[in-house]
Amino acid sequence: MFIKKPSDIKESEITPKETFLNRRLFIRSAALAATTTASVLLYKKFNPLPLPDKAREKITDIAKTSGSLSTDEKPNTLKEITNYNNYYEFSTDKSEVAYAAKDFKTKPWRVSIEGLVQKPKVFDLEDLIKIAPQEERIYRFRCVEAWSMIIPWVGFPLKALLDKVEPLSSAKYVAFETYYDKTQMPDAIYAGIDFPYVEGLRMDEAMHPLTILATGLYGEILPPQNGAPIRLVVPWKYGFKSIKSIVKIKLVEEEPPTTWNIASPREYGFYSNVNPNVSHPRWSQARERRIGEFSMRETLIFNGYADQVAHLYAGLDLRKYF
Ligand SMILES: Nc1nc2c(c(=O)[nH]1)N[C@H]1C(S)=C(S)[C@@H](COP(=O)(O)O)O[C@H]1N2
Ligand SMILES: [Mo]
Repeated sequence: MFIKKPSDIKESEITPKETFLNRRLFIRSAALAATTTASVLLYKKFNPLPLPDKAREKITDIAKTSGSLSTDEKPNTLKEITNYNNYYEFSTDKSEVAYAAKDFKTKPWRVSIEGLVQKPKVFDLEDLIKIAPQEERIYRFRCVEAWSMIIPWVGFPLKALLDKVEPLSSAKYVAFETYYDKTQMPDAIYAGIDFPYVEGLRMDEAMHPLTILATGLYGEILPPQNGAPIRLVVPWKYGFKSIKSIVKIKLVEEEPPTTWNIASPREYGFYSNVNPNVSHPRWSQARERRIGEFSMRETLIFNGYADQVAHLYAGLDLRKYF
């Protein structure tokens, strides 16, 4: 039998995970202690949770949404939604994204809509959000890593924006790009994927009434960790399609490259529709853990939105086009 020498044993193997994580935090914080504002930073590092309460603005004039587009399941708490995040530009540790992104500068913000459109335009965010009434949409949200949440987004249909710039008939796909700035996102270089993060939808998916550009949650403007100031939400697809902090939207003729497909094509396809019958090579997609719950739930085809979206994929082999 092979016995590991002490030097072969990683710290993560001999300490319970919580202790390991806390120690790692402590070591990092100890390094911070060398700086002048150390005590303040240390305090914040160990107490990251109160962030969402202050600083955020209420969104006024939220329009009513037709009932069928929102789920009546109980939303996750603001604390859960804003402290368990995937945003690799800031951190690959879900519980650290909120802290790492807290100073992200989102004003001023511009989004360029370009490519195969009659009226390309660079919008200031303030003008962009006036294109359509802001609505609350309570959506199921399912990550490929088998966790899920119920999120009360505020946003408006992507279709409203696309209609405004008048797509040409040659436009078949929509390509999205996230803001990228190494100085604001210094840990991005450790993420192991290329930036800027890019995503894409087929034109009919982009025009679907469930597809929204979200600008807020729980009636307040989006916090940085959730993709401020504007991010995509496509509730019947795995979470990684919902690209954050968008600066460019380009209408194109060919299927655009997407970040996770580039990183690992065997694992992540272009479509990425939630499908309990098609396993990811590393995780079954049959079940999921709702954040805040102990037992697992069955995952629903198209994340429960089959009535609204299944027709988009009639005749498409969902095993091949995963
Ligand atoms: N730019 C960018 N967008 C991104 C990601 C990312 O790392 N970078 N992560 C994706 C993944 S995998 C998920 S599950 C969701 C998480 O969104 P949330 O933190 O608001 O729950 O954002 C998606 N959008
Ligand atoms: Mo994800």
